[in-house]
Amino acid sequence: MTGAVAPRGSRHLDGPKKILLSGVSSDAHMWNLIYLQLFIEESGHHVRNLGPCAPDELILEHCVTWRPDALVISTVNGHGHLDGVRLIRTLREAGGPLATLPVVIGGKLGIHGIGNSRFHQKLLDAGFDAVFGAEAGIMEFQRYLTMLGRNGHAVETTTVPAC
Ligand code: B12
Repeated sequence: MTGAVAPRGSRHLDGPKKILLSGVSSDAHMWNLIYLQLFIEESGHHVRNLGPCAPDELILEHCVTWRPDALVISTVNGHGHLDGVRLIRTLREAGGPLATLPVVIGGKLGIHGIGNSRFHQKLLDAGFDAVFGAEAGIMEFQRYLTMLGRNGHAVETTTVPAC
């Protein structure tokens, strides 16, 4: 994980969280989403999985109507750094609760293998709270979930060399 900050804006301090999980509009891969859904549910949280190829508008709509505690974006087709920047800008510009909703993105973010970590800062600058590249361990993500809603407890940044 690169450049993570303390999760913000969550309504519940402890207990199960509502996690909205989604692919991005260009990405047809689904087993990444199934894996993450099971992992998050087994971590004790509620998941709404929008599936692959979700348009930005659909994701925004579910953020507004379901009011998740966090949005988790998964992408593996290599275009995630482009889809992700567009999505998070749209979401942050919508304002209101979406301006502070914890939103993370992870997976295979580009098509450059060892060079994908250069996209992490771009995604963070665009508005994501944390970026989990291919080199990030799933336990780092679980740690982020655990810290959700406990503002003031920073998630330590772990800089892992790109693999
Ligand atoms: C199956 C598959 C397909 C199937 C998908 C079927 C389906 N309905 O899911 C089909 C044939 C449709 C397909 C199409 C394409 N694919 Co494909 N596909 C694969 C393949 C073989 C397996 C993916 C899979 O199911 N993995 C199992 C899941 C559980 O693992 P995962 O996806 O890696 O997810 C893990 C991590 O990435 C991580 N993770 C993912 N998201 C997140 C999010 C967070 C927050 C966190 C913490 C972690 C995390 O956690 C998951 C569990 O460990 C991979 C190669 C591979 N071996 O990975 C290529 C692969 C993903 N595909 C690839 C490509 C390029 C394509 C195409 C562009 C090919 C083409 N030219 O048409 C298209 C894109 C279509 C589109 N619009 O998206 C590339 C992506 C390259 C990159 N990013 O560097 C890969 C890596 C193959 C390769 N080596 O080149 N693909």
